[in-house]
Amino acid sequence: MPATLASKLRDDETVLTVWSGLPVPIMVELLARSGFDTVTLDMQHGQHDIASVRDGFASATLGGAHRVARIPVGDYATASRLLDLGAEAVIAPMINSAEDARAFVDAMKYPPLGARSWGPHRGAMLAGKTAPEYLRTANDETLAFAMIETPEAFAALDDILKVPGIDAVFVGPADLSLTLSNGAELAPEGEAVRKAAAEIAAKTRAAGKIAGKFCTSVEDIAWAQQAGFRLLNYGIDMSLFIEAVTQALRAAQSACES
Ligand code: 3PY
Ligand code: MG
Repeated sequence: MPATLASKLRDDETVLTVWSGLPVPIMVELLARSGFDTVTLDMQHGQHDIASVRDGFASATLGGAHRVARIPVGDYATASRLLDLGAEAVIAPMINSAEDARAFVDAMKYPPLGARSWGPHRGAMLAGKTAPEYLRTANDETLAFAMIETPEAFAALDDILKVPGIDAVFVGPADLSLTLSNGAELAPEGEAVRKAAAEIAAKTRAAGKIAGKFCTSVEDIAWAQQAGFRLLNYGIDMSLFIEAVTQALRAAQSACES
């Protein structure tokens, strides 16, 4: 049996993920075929809906990548649906309190940890498991990532980490900079975010849980890995695509001029 995303992260491996906002299965497959360990399909700010995540998870699997998705703020019912469709991890934005964390866990975990309802037909199929095998392993192998991206979340971090069923946290540095500065700046690699993020990684690891972070440059990836983060995002499909097309156009233009 190949290693699961959960076992890789619990073994302290660094896992690189790329962000998918375009609801186009072939794009998800291309991202997966690039060699990134994981593709994260974004329903918060990306254009994905349930149908495109359903198809995108099949495409990620075909391309050899793990399946991760982010839900819209507070949409915990969708977290259950994403698991049923095959998510190996779900990222929930704006978890600002232990109460938010408990509502997220309720959707993510079967009893006794939560109140997830039964019906993982596609998820079990993609995981290559029978229904009893899926039930036995799901609570351990499908990861609940709580996003820490506000001063409220930062203040409540100890309580959030204590909620059974929260497996991991994921730092959103754009929102964290926006909220720490009360709307004054977007500085995802600024000093205030770095200071808070370093503390988040340290506390999360001390609690025996997994820390992840959205990274905005290769320097940021190196910094985050040193700080103890293990699920690291780099790149968003639309930006990667426009950069590649712009580079190709420049090369073609300079060939015409020479
Ligand atoms: C943030 O940086 O706020 C994020 O949510 C990353 O997607
Ligand atoms: Mg955010």
